[in-house]
Amino acid sequence: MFKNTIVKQPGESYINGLTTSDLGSPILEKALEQHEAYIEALKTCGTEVTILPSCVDFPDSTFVEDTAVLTPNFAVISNPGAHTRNGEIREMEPAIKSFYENIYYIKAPGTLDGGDILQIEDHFYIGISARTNLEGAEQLKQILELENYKATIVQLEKFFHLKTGIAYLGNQTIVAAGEFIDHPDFNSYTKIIVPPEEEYAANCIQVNDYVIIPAGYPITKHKIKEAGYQTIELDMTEFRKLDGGLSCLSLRF
Ligand code: CIR
Repeated sequence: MFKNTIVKQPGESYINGLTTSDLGSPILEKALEQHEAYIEALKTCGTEVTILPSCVDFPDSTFVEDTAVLTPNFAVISNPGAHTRNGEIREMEPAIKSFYENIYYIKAPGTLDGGDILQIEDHFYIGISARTNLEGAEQLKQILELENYKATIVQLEKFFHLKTGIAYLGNQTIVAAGEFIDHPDFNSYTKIIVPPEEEYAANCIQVNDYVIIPAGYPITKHKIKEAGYQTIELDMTEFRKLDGGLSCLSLRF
């Protein structure tokens, strides 16, 4: 059960954020509307939403997920792999300190983005990506094992972040796309398979009684509903333009 969520509003500089996509520049006004709807959805799911003000110095800082890994008893402040994003952790730290006493830190030369971390019950999967390096992954693995969680390091092939291509919905059920469909580390789970043309929909989030999914991916939506989940659909076009998905926009704990 998630009681709390933390989000951060997109700022004026959001349109200058990092991207690998060729979907064009985001429209700030639309991004703000979509962010508002995202907050409403998190409230519908029953979470108390902490809304942090935007910060013009960090165009990508609305993607708060990358700054931390949160569990019921402790927090890990990450060390984001993109240098234009690294300072976001200093902005996030006070908010995390208001909820947690037990805080660990990923330290250089280790880098780690929260988007590379997937929790499935008491088992964490840590993706090695362009943003998370082996040193960062090993530091997190050590912390998690010290706290009695299991941890597996997964080398990414194509996806940007681990959770760009995989989500956990509870009940041992995952949503998987691309390289994760037949990945040996995830073979023991029940799978909802996302077809290639709907790959973006693999980044969905289960929040209490709902699964929040991006709007416009009917096949995946149908499969998730058929598996027995209640869905909330959100327009994500302006976040997709900067490689962002539903999980990236919040910390859930
Ligand atoms: C970035 O390149 O860092 C942002 N434009 C997108 C971050 C997406 N975050 C995530 O998948 N957790």
